[in-house]
Amino acid sequence: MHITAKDLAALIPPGFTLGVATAAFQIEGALEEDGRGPAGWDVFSAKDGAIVENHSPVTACDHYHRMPQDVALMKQLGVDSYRFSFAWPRIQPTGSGPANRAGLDFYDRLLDELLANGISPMATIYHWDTPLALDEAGGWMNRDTAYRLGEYAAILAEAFGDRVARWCTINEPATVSTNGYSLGLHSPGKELLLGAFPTVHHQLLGHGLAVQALRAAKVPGEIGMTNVYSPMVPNSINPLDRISAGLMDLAQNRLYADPVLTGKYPDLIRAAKFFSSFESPEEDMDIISQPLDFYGLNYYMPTKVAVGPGGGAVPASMAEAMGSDLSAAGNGGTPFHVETWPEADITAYGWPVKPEYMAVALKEMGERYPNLPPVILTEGGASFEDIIVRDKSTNTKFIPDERRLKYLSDHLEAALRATAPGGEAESVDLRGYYVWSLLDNFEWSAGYNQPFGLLHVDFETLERTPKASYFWFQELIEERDLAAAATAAIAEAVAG
Ligand code: GBH
Repeated sequence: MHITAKDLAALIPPGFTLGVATAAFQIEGALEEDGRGPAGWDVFSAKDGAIVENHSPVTACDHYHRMPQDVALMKQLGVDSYRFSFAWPRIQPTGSGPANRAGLDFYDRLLDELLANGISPMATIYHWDTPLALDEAGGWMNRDTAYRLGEYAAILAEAFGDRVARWCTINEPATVSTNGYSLGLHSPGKELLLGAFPTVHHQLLGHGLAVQALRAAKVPGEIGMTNVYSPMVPNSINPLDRISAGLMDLAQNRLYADPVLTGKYPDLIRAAKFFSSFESPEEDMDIISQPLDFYGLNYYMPTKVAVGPGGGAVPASMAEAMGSDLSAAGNGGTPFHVETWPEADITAYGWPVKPEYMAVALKEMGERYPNLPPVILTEGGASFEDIIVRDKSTNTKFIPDERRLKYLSDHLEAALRATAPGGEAESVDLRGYYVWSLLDNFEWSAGYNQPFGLLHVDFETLERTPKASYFWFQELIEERDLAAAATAAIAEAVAG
């Protein structure tokens, strides 16, 4: 079971944002309309076998044509805020040069619609849909892409600075570098392994240049960025497993968070000369580590790590710095191996459901980064196969997604308790939680097979149907508002 909506609402501090999140490429469709240029993802997803069952993003949720209806569904849900992303190829069809007016118009309408409905806009500048022309010039391997992102951010600041309440420069650079450039699972499909390091640095530099552009334009909104964070859990007490988990933590978490929050790449990464072929200019670090108004965190799950078949692939200097000799573990292959969680509740993706690690993630962030700005959980959610129950007599549909509902309730509860006074992550100033996602959508290389939505989408008819989790979130927000109104009434009575 999970906590009641009323009891959960009582844990929510004043001013805490409850929202829903999406990303342009996953919901909009209309890839060739109003002057949008091609994205690298358009080409990648058209390749045979790149996406599960060759699902196509061409229509997605057709949000581009159904935006007012989707905002109405958010209004009915009652959320404080909506996190969406601008599609770079709509704004700059080739990734540079002047803005495409018709592309700006769509987001003008979206922002106006949100504000008219009392929903505060949080905008992500870059959520993976790099314009194809930039990918053809090397994408994030090319330092120039960082400057293009800065220029694009300046266009957005000028066009929308008056209405965006929160700016999120980039979303999950770790996933772009790992899946897009190291493993080839995402666009642009490169398999550079450790050779992908320049894409880490260039994305972080792009983030910094975007912050500079927003600050220069004096936008009134708050500015931050989003990293995914997965606590790395050793598979056993075997020191080799522990070191492998430490390596994963460096490669997936700290590589992206340390530069932004401390102005330095982790010492161990530098000591090991992992990326010796690439020199990042010292001056870049000041740009990357500019102060932020908030730090966005996407938490989905922990990762269980064992030493890989090639523990010996760990550079000796790094093993030594971590207090062990990995050369005994063998040669070749990868130094780490991601284990499954057989005993655990898992999502349709196979991701473990471990709300207790939400608290661990927040605690680790608070301990590692003494100057951590206020934190916003910019994404969290789960994919489960949904069952549609039809009531013939009333001709209505019902989707009892109890597992998604419980996932969301348990994770929000864990985050609120951990960051409350006396909680294990009490030093973290947590300001909000955005559910991933408003709608079932195009889940990148998993196509339409991993539904995360509070709203079910029928990808034949494009009809939206609220799931039980939608009604739960609605009830939670209502309970929170009732409690706040009661508190205000008491305060007034006492004062009067
Ligand atoms: C987010 O990515 C995206 O922002 C969003 O677009 C997407 O739809 C949503 O989540 C749901 O997937 O530690 O090596 O095992 C999250 C992607 C996938 C990133 C799993 C971390 C684990 C890598 N996450 N990945 S590893």
